[in-house]
Amino acid sequence: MADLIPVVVPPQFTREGNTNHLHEHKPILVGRPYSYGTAGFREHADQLPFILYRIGYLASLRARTTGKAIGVMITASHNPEQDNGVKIIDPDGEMLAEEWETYATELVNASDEEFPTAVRALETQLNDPPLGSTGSIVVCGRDTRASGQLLTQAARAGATLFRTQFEDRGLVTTPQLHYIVYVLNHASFGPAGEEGYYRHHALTFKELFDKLSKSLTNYTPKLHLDCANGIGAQKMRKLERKLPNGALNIHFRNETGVLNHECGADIVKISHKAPAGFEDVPVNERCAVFDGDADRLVYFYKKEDGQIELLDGDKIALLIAKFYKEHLSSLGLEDECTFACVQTAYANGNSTRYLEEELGITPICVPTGVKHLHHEAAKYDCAIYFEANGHGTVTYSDRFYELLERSDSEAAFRLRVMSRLINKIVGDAMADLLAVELILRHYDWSVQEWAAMYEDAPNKQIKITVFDRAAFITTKDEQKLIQPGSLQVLIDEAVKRRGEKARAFVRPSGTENIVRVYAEAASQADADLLAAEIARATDDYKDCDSDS
Ligand code: NG1
Ligand code: ZN
Repeated sequence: MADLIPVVVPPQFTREGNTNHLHEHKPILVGRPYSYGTAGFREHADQLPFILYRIGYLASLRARTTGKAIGVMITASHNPEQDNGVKIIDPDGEMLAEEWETYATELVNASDEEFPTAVRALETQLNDPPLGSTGSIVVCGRDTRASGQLLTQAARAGATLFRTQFEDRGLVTTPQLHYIVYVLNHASFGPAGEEGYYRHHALTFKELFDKLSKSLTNYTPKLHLDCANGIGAQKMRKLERKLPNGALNIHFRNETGVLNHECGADIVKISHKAPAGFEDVPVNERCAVFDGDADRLVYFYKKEDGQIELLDGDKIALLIAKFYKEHLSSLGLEDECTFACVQTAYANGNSTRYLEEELGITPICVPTGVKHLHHEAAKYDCAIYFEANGHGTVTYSDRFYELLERSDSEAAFRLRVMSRLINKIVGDAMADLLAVELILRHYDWSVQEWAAMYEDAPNKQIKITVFDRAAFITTKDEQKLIQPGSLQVLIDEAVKRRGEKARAFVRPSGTENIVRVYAEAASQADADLLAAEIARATDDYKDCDSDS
């Protein structure tokens, strides 16, 4: 049996306070257990140093167990600047395997007294993975939040507890860290590191761009980009410099202000309003929006009536699906190649209808959270997955690529290059933006023509802060509440009153201590009223406790 591994024991405290990497005892202000949600741990940044210390350790254990590079991304995405978060990236650039999410939750909720025992138990359960095995390394990255630096130190302290190699990649977008980890473990995929990321995307973009017609009537390269005052600003500028001259004319906005403040993909999607800083943008011009860590992308344009026309993740998915579907048909690969489009309950009802009726693609609905979409997509030779909020990508199998390589037609060439351009590892705002721009160029479409693919069913989303989100339990498809059952009865009645086209559901967030109300109806006024009515009903349940 392997020797017991020595554990550096921090000073002893209970869960009322836990010790961080600086050996400081900090009170825990959160009255509920921490949980590794759909995007890892997210809290006020002050709460996070001891969590990062422990997650740094867990990432090193994962690296030792797999003998591979593992990522630690420090970000709270679209949430406010004062929050932060952490998630672990697995060797294939995917979200952490589910059983490891449980280990993460157990380790983080252990008191200081329990922590060394929890560590030993885990090491034993995993057969004491070797220290310093070749290939095992923890690679850490962070977004622009001020707290990121201290949290990186905490992750380093935890990761190096047992001498695992730790590399700080500094400021990167979330998808860039996924790419970096993937390439470290799959050297043949593409050029390594952040510079490699730019090279890969710029060269692939150019390959397709060079083949597309330059005499265009409706498409224009001018684009206004809301960077959410986040990491996407500096990184997209770097990528843009490497693109062919004249391919894109990006007007960068919201580059250095307060992160996600009145801007960014989440706010634009939920409020249906232009971000701050877009007051002088003329009507009808194409605008794109990143979120704080540049893994979400939505588009919009301002209309004459002062409203915006939003082109969200569903519209992006359908644009890409149309492109893929038409190419597969023209290559005669429709039967040979399994193809799907994966959505969640938040997908607009009209996007689902368009997929089915106009594109002839059977939509697949999975629970919210990237890992669910990604896992479903991976079952097909080629699949497009997108959340309505703008997170998504295209995945494809080796077989798909081989099928395309058999043909030297223009269509096969375009699909091959497009598939390499889109970041198959994870939803990536920068890569998605390049893909959308090339597809619009291919069709010679204005943003209005793209928007006209289908009209969104009027919809409304509301967030409600609750005491314990675990008190709200839904069916697997997340469209009905099992608990509190009496709230579901109220929702059903409210939906019925708004007519045939109405649809609504309430679901607990996996990233914040809130529940989300989503409603669709025949008119915007009806959708607003339906959401408000359900929000009021939900509010009466906000103090529910999962134990009661
Ligand atoms: P939660 O908070 O579980 O709804 C949100 C998004 C998810 C996903 C995660 C990860 C919505 C309705 N939910 O999850 O789709 O993107 O954040 O960031 O947009
Ligand atoms: Zn994000």
